[in-house]
Amino acid sequence: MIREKSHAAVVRAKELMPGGVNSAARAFGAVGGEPIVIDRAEGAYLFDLDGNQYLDYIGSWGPMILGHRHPRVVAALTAAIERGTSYGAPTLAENELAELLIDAVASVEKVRLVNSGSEATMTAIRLARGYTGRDLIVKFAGNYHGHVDSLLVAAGSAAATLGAPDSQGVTTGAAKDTLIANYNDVGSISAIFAEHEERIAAVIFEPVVGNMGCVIPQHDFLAALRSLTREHGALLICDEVMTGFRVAYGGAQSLWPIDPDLTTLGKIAGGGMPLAALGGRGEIMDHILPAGKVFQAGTLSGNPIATAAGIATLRELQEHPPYERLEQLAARLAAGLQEAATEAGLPHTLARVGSMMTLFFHDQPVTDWDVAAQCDTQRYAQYFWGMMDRNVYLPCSQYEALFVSAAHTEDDIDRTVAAAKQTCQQIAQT
Ligand code: KE4
Repeated sequence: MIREKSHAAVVRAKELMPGGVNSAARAFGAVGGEPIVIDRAEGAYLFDLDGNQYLDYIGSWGPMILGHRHPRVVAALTAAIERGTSYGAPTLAENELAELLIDAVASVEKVRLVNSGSEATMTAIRLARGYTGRDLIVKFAGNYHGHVDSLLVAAGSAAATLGAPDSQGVTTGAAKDTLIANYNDVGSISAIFAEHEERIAAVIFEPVVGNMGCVIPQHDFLAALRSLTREHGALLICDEVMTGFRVAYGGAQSLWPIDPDLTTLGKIAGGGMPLAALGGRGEIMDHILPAGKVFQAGTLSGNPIATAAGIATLRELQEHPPYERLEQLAARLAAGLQEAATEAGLPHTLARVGSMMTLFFHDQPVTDWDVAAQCDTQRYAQYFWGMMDRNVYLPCSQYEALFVSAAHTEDDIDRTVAAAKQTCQQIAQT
């Protein structure tokens, strides 16, 4: 496949930006080779600078649940731009998006709009510490909550992909109050509370992990998180930046009894524009400045263009819920990907919740980071490029989830499965 223009662009990009990218997750570090430089997108497809067309299963790492350039979102953005791009002052659109978020997530009574998931989780941590007057935060190995110093400890996603789960530059001081537990391991979280009791401000977790690949929570684990935090007066922060509006309109917490104190949202909530949110119980959220004394601010927070995309996306999801269709398409894809690997004799497991899933090159179900770390990431790299060369764009890491959009068709799924069968046979012969 000709990718000369992409290559030239990447060479120049590396002279201009560290690694030639503006997010480490896009660097293809774990799969080798170079990123593909995208020219445009439409529906379920990406088109690179050389005119190659790819079936897109990244969807901008989650936001594009409706597919690219959905007419309703494009129209809303066009109309918003006619009125200006940023005022740095309140707008009615912020009220409208706030109402949509509050109506969607049962545990959320108030929200603060921000520009990225990292900002949302950073604010959540600060709020939890301000509200409780405590310092310690608990997170889980392999969970990724954005590039927040205190959360870049044993992190997933690009941090795990590129072997930097504990980033340089994160000082001992920044990380000393972060405790690491094992996902799906009630004993590990119980032991932390037994040792630290009332010094813990909050536990933050992914209700379906996307950032060590897709890992499904066991229900006793979810129940333990809520009972332990409640028993010890710590807040429970449910990071739904990826799962919000993805696994269900109301997020993972609408599928299972989680009842968090705070929730972070992003990705789909912004319809592909830079927008995220922190939400939760009103009496907690009212500790955020200017209502309370926990500082938070942002030049472009609640920006009219970003809110227009978010409102259009959520209204479309409300009025034409794609979740049944996504379930059918994703189930068809999952069955086909598993069949392809099985027929080729490649040890694998697959985890899926709704339209997010991961095919792991490991013969055991992946339940936590210790198991995820045993995956055959070299085989995943072969799989990634085999699919890429067959015009299927998958996540560039074993430790990410793929996403099906409402723009994908049964034919797209079947073509993806056919590409997977060829790719797996090709891998099995190496
Ligand atoms: P952002 O700051 O990237 O908007 O959101 C951080 C974040 C927070 N919480 C969860 C559960 C997340 O998945 C993320 C970001 N996800 C990664 C992909 N796994 C974003 C991709 C990237 O970093 O480029």
